[in-house]
Amino acid sequence: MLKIPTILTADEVLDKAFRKASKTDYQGLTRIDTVRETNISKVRSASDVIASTLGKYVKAFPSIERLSPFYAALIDVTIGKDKLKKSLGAIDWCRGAVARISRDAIRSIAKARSIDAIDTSRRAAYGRISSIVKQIDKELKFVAIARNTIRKFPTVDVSIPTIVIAGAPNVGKSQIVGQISTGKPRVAVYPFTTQEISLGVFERKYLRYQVIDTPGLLDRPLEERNTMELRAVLALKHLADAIVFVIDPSETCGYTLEQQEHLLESLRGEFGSTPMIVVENKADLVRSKSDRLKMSAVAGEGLPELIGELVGRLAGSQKHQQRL
Ligand SMILES: Nc1nc2c(ncn2[C@@H]2O[C@H](COP(=O)(O)OP(=O)(O)OP(=O)(O)O)[C@@H](O)[C@H]2O)c(=O)[nH]1
Ligand SMILES: [Mg+2]
Repeated sequence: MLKIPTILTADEVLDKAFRKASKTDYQGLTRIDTVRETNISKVRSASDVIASTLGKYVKAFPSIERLSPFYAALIDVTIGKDKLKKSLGAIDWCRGAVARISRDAIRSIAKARSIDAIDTSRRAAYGRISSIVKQIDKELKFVAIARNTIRKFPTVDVSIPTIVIAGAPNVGKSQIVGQISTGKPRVAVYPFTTQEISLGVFERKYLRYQVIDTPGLLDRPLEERNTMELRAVLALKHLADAIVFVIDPSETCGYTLEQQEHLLESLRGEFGSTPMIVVENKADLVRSKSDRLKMSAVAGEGLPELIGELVGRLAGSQKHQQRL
């Protein structure tokens, strides 16, 4: 979703900077001039490499405030937005501090009256730069982990109406996503479940809709979840414009109807304001007397009705209106 460069450790940043600096070579008119200019170049080049490397990291990270609420919530759950902010702040501070050390060192090298004094200034600057960069090693390592987590986020288009498919395990959610979508659903991962999710897209009347599976996320009552899981689930609130809750009245999924109804109630409580359509799948096996929409994902039965219902509900939904 976001392009963030590989984050180096403190030692790697320093290595890169000093390696580049060691390649500078300058020819002056006198020996002291040559030494002076070469050392100024070295300090400048090392500091430039560090400033641009660290600056790139700070800029590459999305400012949480600018992210869509879904991604902001994901970052907070998986990484911690305060810790991320603090780490990036420390990296930015280091960038500024290195630039100041280098400016001071260049000034004293420019004024130095002997080759020894030049060498001493340059070495002192290198020492201070090293110790300052090493101070942010922990932050760099944390940000590297954050980057790898963010890279694994599912890429969902937060600007198109989104339908989240929920329900107990094995009720046919993935099957429904596959049936609803034109084309093969894309496979992605959530950072907080080991299962792959599928993401499908369909079109109606020149509008695109996105359908998202939720394996391992919305399959257990909320009261059974720990805080982290709960927040992960709640991130979906920002994403879902409508929820399709799938019930398997045949109970071949391994969950009783009672368990499934309980799960439904638990989600209703939490996602109260999000339109929810309850469907009974596997109608080819069992057809209850309820007035819920009946369908069979394997037989393709009830799909046009479901899509019609969704499109109707979403057209009336406020979120959707705002987006048009
Ligand atoms: N008879 C019948 N079987 C179905 C129907 N829909 C899905 N199944 C079967 O139910 C099983 C589970 O389907 P999935 O689509 O994987 O269910 P799921 O809800 O995505 O399951 P998890 O990802 O494990 O939560 C599969 O063996 C499907 O073939 C249906 O309409 N009728
Ligand atoms: Mg599934």
